[in-house]
Amino acid sequence: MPPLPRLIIATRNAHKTAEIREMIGDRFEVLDVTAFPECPEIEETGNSFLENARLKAEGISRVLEGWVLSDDSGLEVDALGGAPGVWSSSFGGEEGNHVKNNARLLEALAGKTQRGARFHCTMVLARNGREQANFSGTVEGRIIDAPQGGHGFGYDPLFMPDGYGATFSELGGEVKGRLSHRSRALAQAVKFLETAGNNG
Ligand code: ITT
Repeated sequence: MPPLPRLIIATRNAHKTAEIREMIGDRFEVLDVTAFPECPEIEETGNSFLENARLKAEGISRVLEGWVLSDDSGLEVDALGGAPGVWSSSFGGEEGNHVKNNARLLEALAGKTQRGARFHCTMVLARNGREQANFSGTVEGRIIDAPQGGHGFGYDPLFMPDGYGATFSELGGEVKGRLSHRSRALAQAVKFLETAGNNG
């Protein structure tokens, strides 16, 4: 059997890599930048998911050969005018601290009956330092009053997707992998790569 084509994910978030690998690991060898110490730290200075996804994919594909896929994602909460959005990973005051992020979200929504929210994901595919295509996915749902469930990461314990009476953390990877913002963007990216026919 020929080796699987390689797809590098421009992330240091092991949860994102694991979810992407779980979804497409039979079609690509999925690696992330933690496997390549020469990769620079990319500063996310953009004001939109697309700008940040572009910075990450183009920045990493300048130093690594082959296809690079980035994922910039976040939670948009209706009662907060779409916040935390692009700034989801540091909403609680400390980059990547999910406990603080969830606590701040519950505080901001205390007493509010409007609970609608969505996860958004924008992915960029790049090669040789240049964007080749971008894709987006969203999943609608609502924010509950206290964390529930033990799977996933980030805001998963507070997010119930529409049509389900359980959070992403309770539903687990298989259901999240069918419904999520990330899986919806990824399905388009995979289709693009398969059509491009030059995955190596
Ligand atoms: P990279 O930039 O290295 O990819 P990151 O975690 O900093 O990793 P983002 O800048 O895209 O990634 O921020 C995404 C944040 O949005 C993440 O830290 C979570 O707080 C939240 N988030 C995104 N997708 C999520 C998901 O599927 N479930 C729960 N929270 C999610």
